[in-house]
Amino acid sequence: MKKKLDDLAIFGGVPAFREKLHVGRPNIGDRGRLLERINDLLDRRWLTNDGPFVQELERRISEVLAVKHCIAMSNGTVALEIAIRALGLTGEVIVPSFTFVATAHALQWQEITPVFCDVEPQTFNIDPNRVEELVTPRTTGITGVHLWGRPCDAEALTAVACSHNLKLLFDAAHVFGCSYKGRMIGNFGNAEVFSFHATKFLNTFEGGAVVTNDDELAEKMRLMKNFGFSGYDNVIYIGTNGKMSEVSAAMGLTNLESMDDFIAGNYRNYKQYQKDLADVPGIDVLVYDETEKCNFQYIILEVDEAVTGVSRDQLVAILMEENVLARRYFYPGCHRMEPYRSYFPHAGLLLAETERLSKRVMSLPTGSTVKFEDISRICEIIKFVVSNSSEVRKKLQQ
Ligand code: T4K
Repeated sequence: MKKKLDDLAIFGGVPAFREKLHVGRPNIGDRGRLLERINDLLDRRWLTNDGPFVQELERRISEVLAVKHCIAMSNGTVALEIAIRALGLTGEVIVPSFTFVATAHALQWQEITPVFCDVEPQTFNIDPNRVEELVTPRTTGITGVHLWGRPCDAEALTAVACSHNLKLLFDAAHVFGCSYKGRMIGNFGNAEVFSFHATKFLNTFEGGAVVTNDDELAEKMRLMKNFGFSGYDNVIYIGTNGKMSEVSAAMGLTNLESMDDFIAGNYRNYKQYQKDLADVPGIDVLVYDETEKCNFQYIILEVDEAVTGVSRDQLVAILMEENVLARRYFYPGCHRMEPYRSYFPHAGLLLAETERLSKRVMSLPTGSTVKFEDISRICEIIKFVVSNSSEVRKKLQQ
């Protein structure tokens, strides 16, 4: 425990953790089961191209989410690109700026203009009222992002999409296993896209999937992810290589079997952070709706500098020195990254909430590698820093 200022690493003290504590440590299920599956696929000598593990993973995901089609892909970004193309999006698509840059890049990559929309202060998700204001004759769709496991207002977005005849796609990278109004995410809009990247709740090393209840769309995406092949030598569509490999699917199947354990561990950590930080003025832990299914994969803090006396950036810098590698997700917002910053230099004027939140929020380590004592120690540091904010601030400004 840090008792005096000199104990803090920024003042020359010993870092609180000898080993670095990362955000985004992968959830890994039963190692034995995974290795068995890897042996199976090696024995079969079937490594990719719609193999048996990929087919099984698609079936299992469809069951878990109660959705008609799951098309597994090589990663979430390619899955977004394929969904966007299969939906026929062109011109402009309305999208939040407060997200990982892949959400915007998947559009721009196909020369579709991402029109950045502000988020709601309560949910940090795209604001349906603001979406309505951004619709132009060139708009063909909306991409909502269920940020950090908290669903968008899918009903309001569906209403806006219907009234303007727009396609509605969800970037569901953070919400595998979560529900909205009792229905599993995966069933909203025209399609929803998951990422199964190593850092995600369900990981396949790298991977992703599009899920949909639309038969025709599903068929199109199946062709697109495999160069447009329909049987041997017969290409009937433009396509790319978006296929998931068998080893990724083996990881996915294994991790799916441990989903309940991952959730239980994440939930314990979430409750612990909430308890330990409850009385720290100016620090709010992002709250999840416990009446819905939730994966509790992210611990997000909002730092109110006017109250804490230290900024989010200063807190992240202090924690880094203590070997707690907290992250500024999602800073500075897509509109402040290239090429968007050059294309739309004044976009921030319409993105007041995004500008505000992207300077205040940060992500802390959680998952199965983070122990109860680690959380207590991280929270102790935060408390200590907030209660000694003026000295800490002075030191950081030297
Ligand atoms: N939409 C949204 C809303 C997304 O958040 C993402 C991805 C996508 C779309 C695109 O899906 P993918 O195409 O990625 O499937 C990371 C991830 O690379 C990215 O997948 C993720 N979002 C984003 C939020 O985070 P970086 O650049 O911050 O990654 P990096 O290398 O700094 O690692 C993040 C943390 O995870 C570090 O603390 C280290 C730790 N880590 C990472 C890996 C890969 C591990 O402990 N083990 C690992 O194997 O983007």
